[in-house]
Amino acid sequence: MERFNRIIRFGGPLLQTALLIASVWKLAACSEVTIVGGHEVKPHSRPWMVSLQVKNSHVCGGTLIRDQWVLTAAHCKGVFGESKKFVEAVLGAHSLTSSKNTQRVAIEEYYVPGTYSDRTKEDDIMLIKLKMKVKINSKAVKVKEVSKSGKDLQVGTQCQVTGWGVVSATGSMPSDTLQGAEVDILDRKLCDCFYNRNPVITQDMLCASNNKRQADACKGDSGGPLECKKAFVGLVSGGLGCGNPKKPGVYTRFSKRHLDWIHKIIKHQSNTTNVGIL
Ligand code: 4AZ
Repeated sequence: MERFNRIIRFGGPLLQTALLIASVWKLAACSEVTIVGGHEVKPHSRPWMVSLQVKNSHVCGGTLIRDQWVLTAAHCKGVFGESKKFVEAVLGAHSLTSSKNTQRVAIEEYYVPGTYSDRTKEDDIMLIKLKMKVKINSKAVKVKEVSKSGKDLQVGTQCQVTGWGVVSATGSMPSDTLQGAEVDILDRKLCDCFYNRNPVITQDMLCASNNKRQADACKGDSGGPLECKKAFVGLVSGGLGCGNPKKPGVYTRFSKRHLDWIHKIIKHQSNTTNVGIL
C-alpha cells in the first residue's frame, strides 16, 4: 500500500487522473453486474424459496425443508435484530411487492449450532421453526429436501444460487423478483489463497464463482440455497463484496455432521436455542 501511495505521489496529476478514470470505470462496470450477474428465474420454479423479512423488508433467504421448518444461515440471526417478533417467513413469492400465492408465517424458534462462529464463519447454518405449518401446494409452495449425500463436490461442478439479494454490488435495495445465477465450484486451496485464509475455507464450506459473467450471491442472498444438479447441497454464507472472481462467494456445505444436526433438531423439536454441539 505504501508503495502504491508512493507511485501516486510521484506519478503526478496525470497518473492520478488516469487512476480516477479507471476507478470510475470500474464502478460503472460493477453496477452492470447483477444476485449479481444473474437473471430473473421463472416465477414459482423454486417453490421452496423463503424470503425472511423484518417488518416486511427482505433481509435473508432460506429454504423450506419441511412444512414447518426453514433452513438458513446462522449469521442471519444478527440481521434479524433483537426480537423474533418482527421476523416473518414469506413463502410462495416471486415478486416481493405482490402477495399473490404467498403465505406469511411468524417464527416460533431459532436453532443455531453451538459451534457456529461469527469469526471463523464455521457452521453458518440455522434452523427456523415456523409458528405453524405452511400449506404445501403444487403452485407456489413446496419443500426441498437437503441433499442426503453429505459428500464433497468436485471442482468445476455447475451450480445455481437463488435469492432476492441486491442486483448491483453497490446496491442496497433487494431485488423485487427472484434472481438466479450460475456459479461453479472452486478449488478450496485457491479460494483459501484468494481470502488469505481469512476465513479458512474448511471442508464444510464451498467457494463458487462465475468468471465469465462475474455472477455471484450478494447482500440479502445470505441463507439462500446453493443447488448443484438439482441437489440442495449448501447455502449462502458470505464473502467479500460481490462479483469479484478473486473474492468468490462462500457457502456452507451440508456435511454429514450438519445433516445429523438438522435431523436431530427436527426430530426432537427442542425448545431451547443454541441447541446441540455439532
Ligand atoms: C451478504 O452480505 C453477502 N458475494 C452475501 C454473499 C456474498 C457477499 C455478501 C458473496 O449477505
